[in-house]
Amino acid sequence: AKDPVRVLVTGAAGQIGYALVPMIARGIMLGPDQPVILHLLDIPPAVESLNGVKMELIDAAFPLLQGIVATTDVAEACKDVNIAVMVGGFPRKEGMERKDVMSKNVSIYKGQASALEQYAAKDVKVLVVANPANTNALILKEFAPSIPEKNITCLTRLDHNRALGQVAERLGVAVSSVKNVIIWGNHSSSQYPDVNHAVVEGPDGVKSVRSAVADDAWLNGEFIKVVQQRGAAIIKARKLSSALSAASSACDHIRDWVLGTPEGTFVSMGVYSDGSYHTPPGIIFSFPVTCKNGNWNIVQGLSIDQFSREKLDATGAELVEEKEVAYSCISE
Ligand code: NAX
Repeated sequence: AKDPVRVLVTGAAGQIGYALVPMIARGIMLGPDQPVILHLLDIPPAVESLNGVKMELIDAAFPLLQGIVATTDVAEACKDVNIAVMVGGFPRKEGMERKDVMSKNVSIYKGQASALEQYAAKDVKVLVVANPANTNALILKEFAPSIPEKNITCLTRLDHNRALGQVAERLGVAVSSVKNVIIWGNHSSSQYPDVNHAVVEGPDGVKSVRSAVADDAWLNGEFIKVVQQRGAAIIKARKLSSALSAASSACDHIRDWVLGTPEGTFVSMGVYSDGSYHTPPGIIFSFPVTCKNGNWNIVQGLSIDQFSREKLDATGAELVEEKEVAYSCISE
C-alpha cells in the first residue's frame, strides 16, 4: 500500500472547504489508490464549525482517509504537509477599499508562508485559491524563499473549466470533447479566455473551436464576457459564490500537476512568470501548461494575434499594479 499524502486545506470550515474535503478523501484529487491525511486549518471564530466538518469526515468512513488534523494552529496545520490548498483568506466586504482587503491578505499570506517554509515537507506543492489568488500566491512565494518557486501556483482552472463548459454548451457536445482553451493572466475580470488553440473532437475528427463555432463575434465578445463574469453570475443566482465548481477545479489542478496532463492536452495554471509570451516576469500569471513527473511547463510557441496581445498586456498590467499595492502593504 502507498504511504499516505498529507493535504492541507486552509479555510476548511468555509463553503469551498466543505465541498473540497470530501473530494480529497474520496481520491478525486490524488487518485483512487492514494491514502490521505487531511490537515484542516481555520481561525478561532470558525472552530466549532471546523470540528463539525471533522465529525462528518469521520462519519463518512472514507476508506482512503487515514487521519484528520483539525486545528486553528498554523504551525500544527502545516507540519509535514505534501500538498497545501490555500482557501482561507479575508473576503472583500461591501464598502471596503481594495487596498484594505489586500493589506489583510498580505498579512495572512505572509504568516502562512513562513509556517509552510518552516514546517511543511521540503517539496510541498502549493495551490492558492483565496482571492486575490495570483497576488496571494506571489506574497506566499516571497515569504517562503526555501520553497521552490515552481511549487507555488494559483487557481485559474475554474476559469479554464468554465470556458470549456461555455464552448461545449454552445456546440451541444460533451465537455470532455473540448480541450486546450487558455486562461491568460489574472483570476479577475481582466483574465483573457482564449480559444485560438482550442479544439473539439467530433465523429468526423478534430476541428478547431473557431471553425466549429463559426461565430467570431460571439467568441470575441459574449463568450469572453460570460467567462470573465461567471463568478458574479453564480453569486447572483445562488446568493453564495462558486463552491462545488471551485473545489472540483482545485482537484483537477492538483491531479494534473501531480499525475500529469494527457498527451496533447494543456491546462491553465497560475504560475511564476519567466516572461514567456512577453508577459511581465516576477508575477504569478496564468499560462497554458503541460505537466509531467510532478512538474509543469509553459506551452511555448503558440501564436498570439493582435487581439490577444492587447488582452494579455492588459491583464499583465493589472497584476503588476496589484503587486505594487501588495508590496506597499508589506512595507507599512
Ligand atoms: P468562505 O468565507 O465560505 O470560507 C473562507 C474560510 O476561510 C472561512 O471559514 C474563514 O474562517 C477562513 N479563514 C479566514 N481567514 C483565515 C486564515 N487566516 N487562516 C485560515 N482560514 C481562514 O469563502 P469560500 O466561498 O470558501 O471562498 C474562499 C476563497 O476562495 C475566497 O477568497 C474566494 O474569493 C476564493 N475563490 C477563488 C476562486 C478561484 O477560482 N481562484 C473561485 C471561488 C472563490 O471565489
